[in-house]
Amino acid sequence: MIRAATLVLLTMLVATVGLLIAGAGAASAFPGQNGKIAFVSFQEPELSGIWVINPDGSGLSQLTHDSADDEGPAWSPDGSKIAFYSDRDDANYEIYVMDAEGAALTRLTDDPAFDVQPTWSPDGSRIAFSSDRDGDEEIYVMDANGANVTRLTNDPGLDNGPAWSPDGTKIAFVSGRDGNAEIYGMNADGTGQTNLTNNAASESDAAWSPDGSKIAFDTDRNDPDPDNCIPVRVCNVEIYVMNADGTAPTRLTDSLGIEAEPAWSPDGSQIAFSSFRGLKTIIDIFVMNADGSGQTMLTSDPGFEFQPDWQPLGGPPPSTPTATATAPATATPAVAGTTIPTATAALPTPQPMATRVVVVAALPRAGIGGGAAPEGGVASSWPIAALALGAGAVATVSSAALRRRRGWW
Ligand SMILES: [Ca+2]
Ligand SMILES: [Ca+2]
Ligand SMILES: [Ca+2]
Ligand SMILES: [Ca+2]
Repeated sequence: MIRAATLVLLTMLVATVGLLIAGAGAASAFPGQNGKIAFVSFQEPELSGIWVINPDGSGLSQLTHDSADDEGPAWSPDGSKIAFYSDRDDANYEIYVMDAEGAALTRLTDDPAFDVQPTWSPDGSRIAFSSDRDGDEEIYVMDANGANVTRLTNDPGLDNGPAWSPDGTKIAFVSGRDGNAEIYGMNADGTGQTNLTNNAASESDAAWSPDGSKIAFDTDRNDPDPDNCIPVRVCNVEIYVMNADGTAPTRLTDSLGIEAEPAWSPDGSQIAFSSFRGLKTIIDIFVMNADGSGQTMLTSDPGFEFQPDWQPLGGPPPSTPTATATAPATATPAVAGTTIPTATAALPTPQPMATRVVVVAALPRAGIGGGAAPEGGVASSWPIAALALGAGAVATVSSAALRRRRGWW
């Protein structure tokens, strides 16, 4: 028998993985020196929220302490603020901004729809985000104080996960308009929408390199049977990088498990990401060199850590970044692939969770577009299964509201 609290926990953990692999978005890297990595930790309520950590594993600090669901941290281009979304004031998520220490919280949206996934313009004057306020998910832009909301996309397919280019002229996003999730690009005024990927698999989580020349993303295209990995195993998700025009996609990770949510370092030498791999049963933040080498686990604790975003500091780096960057100097060396390194930092150990959970499947991906997916709808079932070790229970989540909330496909 599963206690109600366990079911809630399962639902939230499953939702976390759903988010991890589809549509966190908002990873825009702005050039500068490498500051802290912000991320979301999901664990005991008092420890859940937005945290920061230095890339060498020091300086771990919890920024938000609300019992609500705070997600999608996005550093402002000058590194002084973090935009994020939260259900702390209502159940439909709003976008907020706070300073780098977690103070000076300001709410930017107030709409009965889901308002999520903020991404800053490089001059800091505007924030793009995704919302279903007009019936299905679209990309919007507003002033950085929440005024002058303007819709940029208008397509019956799902459109979410915006990422503003470092030069300000483009916004990458995820769209299901052609039948499955692809990375799209458009001009910052919404014109010129075009797909940058064209693959039957799901592509998500576009992230610009700080020089604007490349876009990293995640995809399940290497899974041998991505339509049927649910609910029997973990779908294989990998991080790729391509030129900003969609050419030359190159695979950066290669492990049985999920590597997702890439976020570039401001000096362009590294990429932070979240991973659920090998024998690990939880999600942690990792860092790798921009060519995929030197994968190092940065967080290690009983919770789930995901949605990294790297703080830019002090403008462009003093010298031209090179391709020979190394992993964080004080981090424990790691072997790329499935070997799990010793943690370089540990969050405070919370009380043991009621149930140790392994999520064995994720990635709803079928039925997008083509008129099959009811927009803003309630009919589609996107089963996500979770196996709760100990309780021996399998929970299935098919809530359309949850799917929409998380940007699932
Ligand atoms: Ca809202
Ligand atoms: Ca749409
Ligand atoms: Ca695709
Ligand atoms: Ca993988």
